[in-house]
Amino acid sequence: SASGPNGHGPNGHGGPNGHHGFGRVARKEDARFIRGQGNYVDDIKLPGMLYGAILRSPHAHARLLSVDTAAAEAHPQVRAVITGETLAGLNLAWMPTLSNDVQAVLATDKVRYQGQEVAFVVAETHYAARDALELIDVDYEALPPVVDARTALDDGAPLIRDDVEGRTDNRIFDWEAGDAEQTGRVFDDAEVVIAQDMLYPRVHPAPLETCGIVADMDKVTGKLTVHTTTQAPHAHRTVYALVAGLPEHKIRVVSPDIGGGFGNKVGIYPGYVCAIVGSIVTGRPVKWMEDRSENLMTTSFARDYHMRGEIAATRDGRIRGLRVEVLADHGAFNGTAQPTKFPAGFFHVFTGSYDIEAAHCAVTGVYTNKAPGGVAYACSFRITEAAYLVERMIDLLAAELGTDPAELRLRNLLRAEQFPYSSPTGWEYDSGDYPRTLRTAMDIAGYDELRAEQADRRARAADAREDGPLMGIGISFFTEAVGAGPRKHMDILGLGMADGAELRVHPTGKAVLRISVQTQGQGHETTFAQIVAHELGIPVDDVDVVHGDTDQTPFGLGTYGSRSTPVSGAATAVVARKVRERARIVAGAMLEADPEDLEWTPGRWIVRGDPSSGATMQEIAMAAHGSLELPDGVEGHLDATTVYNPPNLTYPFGAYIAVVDVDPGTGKVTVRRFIAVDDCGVRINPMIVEGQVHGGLADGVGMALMQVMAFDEDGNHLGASFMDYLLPTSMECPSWELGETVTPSPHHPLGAKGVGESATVGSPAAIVNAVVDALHPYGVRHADMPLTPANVWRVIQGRPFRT
Ligand code: MCN
Ligand code: CUM
Repeated sequence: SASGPNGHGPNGHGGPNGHHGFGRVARKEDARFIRGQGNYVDDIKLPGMLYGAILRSPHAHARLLSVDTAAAEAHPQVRAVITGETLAGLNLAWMPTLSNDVQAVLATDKVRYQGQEVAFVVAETHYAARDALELIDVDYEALPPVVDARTALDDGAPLIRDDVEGRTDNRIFDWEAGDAEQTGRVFDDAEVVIAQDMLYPRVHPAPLETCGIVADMDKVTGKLTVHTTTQAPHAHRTVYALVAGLPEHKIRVVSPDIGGGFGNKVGIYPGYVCAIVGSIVTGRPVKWMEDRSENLMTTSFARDYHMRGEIAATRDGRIRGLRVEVLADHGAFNGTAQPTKFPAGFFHVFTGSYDIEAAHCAVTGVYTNKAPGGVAYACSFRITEAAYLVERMIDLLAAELGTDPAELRLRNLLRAEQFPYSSPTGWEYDSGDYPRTLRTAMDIAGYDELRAEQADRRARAADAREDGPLMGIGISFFTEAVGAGPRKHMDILGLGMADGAELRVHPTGKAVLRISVQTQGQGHETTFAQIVAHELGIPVDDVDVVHGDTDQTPFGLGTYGSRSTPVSGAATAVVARKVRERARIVAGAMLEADPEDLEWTPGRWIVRGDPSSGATMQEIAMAAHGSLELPDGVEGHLDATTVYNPPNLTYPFGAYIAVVDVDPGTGKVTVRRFIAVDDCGVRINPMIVEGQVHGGLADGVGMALMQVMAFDEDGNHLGASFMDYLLPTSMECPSWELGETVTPSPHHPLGAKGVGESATVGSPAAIVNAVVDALHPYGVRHADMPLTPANVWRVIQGRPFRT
């Protein structure tokens, strides 16, 4: 592999950036970011640009009786007021969601969640647009809301989606995977069975930059240009084409710098459609940017899975079966983002990293009076929930059997010789050596010493010799399935999930790579240049990466589900190798040798066995554009294109260990240490990979200890600001201790697997397991996230402390 145990490539650390490939290359994009010269959507100002603002529903559920816009329209600075009725006239009041449902752009009949879009004002200034919202008079008739998903299917529950003919209840889908009968048999004769209800609460990706758009309809050329915060520019273009009936070549989607996406910027929001209509109506560009509360209240939430897990095992700790029932809260419109065939995303990879005989899951999706658009927040399409479930169940089993949770995992983890492994729910894991990764994490942690320290502290606490914090140690081991995906298995809204790549090499040997994925902070301008540099043997600084503009890049489905490296990264390697093969033919002509007799050494084609006779990529590029006679049928230049359809997903994995201290007096949890050993195959840029892991671990601290989108019984959103919805900072995070193992993916041309969501997926379970472990002397088996001081304190009240 190109990456050694510490991730330093063959080219060492490499300074900026004459480096020829993989390794710790400094991020090219930081040159503008650290100077404050990034270019975000809100920085864009077009001549004559107007500003939009949205009037939102104060009710979670209400009938819309009337919307009076006369006073707003009379405001001297207002240029247009758009309502559901306006849109209905254009057949745009409803739009398709990513899950083949429909969603109201502006309400026409009812409002179905607090914050739902009711009217759109376009004015000369942002402030005027906001002021005019207050002049709109809306008459609502309040209806009882469905706030708790567990009551959504009750007899007499208010019907949320009465817009759909024939609908009589709030059920969206029932879906299952695995073998129910076989799993039932395993449970029937199992020696030990444990069940637990748990909630993965509703959370939010909360990127620092909120969502927004500048829409510009040029009436002369008929071309619509939208600058927008999108993780998937080409997919957005196609959806706009289908919704608005515009031809795709008359739509240009530009995604400039993005201040974090985390899944929040996958979907199309009503504000985008309104801004486009606003531009069509006024003939001027229209900007719409959400504020923080709008972002938290109305855009893609994540999780909200009510789960019941059951695990079956032998007395001596061999796991035999796993069964799960899920009630999934999808909000008022089913707008979750995932491949079409999988309404619960990839949740059914829930047997995780273990060798389990039989497994079955059943997921029921329901409508509630909450914002739509789930799955976002570094989730690998619901694998976050799946990993959390199995890792909690294993700890519950360990507690029941009185076995050490590390020992129980080592006994049941898939073994290296089982790969490629076919899981009981139909997945084929590509590669792994799980026990080695867990042992690496245990070595870094000093696991045995930690357990000894814990035993000593518990004994002291029991003898009342100490009333200090309670110490807990939590492990989680996760496997993800990322890199969606093979065309034969998956699509989103009918769009296959292959990605194009185009590579041009200029006469002087400088290269331009065009890709469809969209960086939101992951450093693609650097890592994708590194892939080209690695394949062509040219400096990283000689490669420019063009992305985020549908007029300039080939089609592809965008960045989410950690698919950029597995899919577009593979496309980049393949297109660079095509260029290299074209260069071989040109080199053959230059060296007067049969191309078959040439061999590649980094940066040069040489005559086999004779390094003194060769041509560098730069020399070959010049010759390819020059007057050198080429063999018949060989075109000049070196440019190439490709489309990469991945043969399988990649399966990154990791072992995480959290050490926490819990103050029994206040319930406050402190994460003392966190050890994370990730295996994402070959690392292109180990420094960027570590940055991705750091970010995801912080996400885990946020979800495990601080975050929930709560609602009161009227459906009022209680987390609409950063005063109520808490983001983790360095104050709550320990200094992360990272390790790595490298098990290359056998089917990826570079051996790389995705990593962008790994730590968010894997870390919450480690922290919750650690907190529950700390509370073990109180007999606590489980506690739901977020483990805020108040929640932890409440869990142990009235329970005696026993070791
Ligand atoms: N990488 C690498 N070697 C590997 C794997 C990845 O060097 N073996 C590098 C990649 O080349 C890329 C980065 O690590 O520069 C992440 O790659 P990848 O795992 O392919 O994930 P994506 O680029 O597709 O990013 C998506 C992922 C998702 S889905 C969410 S959500 C998330 C995440 O990335 N959102 C982020 N990380 C984020 N990081 C930032 N800063 N901002 C976000 O919004
Ligand atoms: Cu699921 S959040 Mo990311 O896939 O953009």
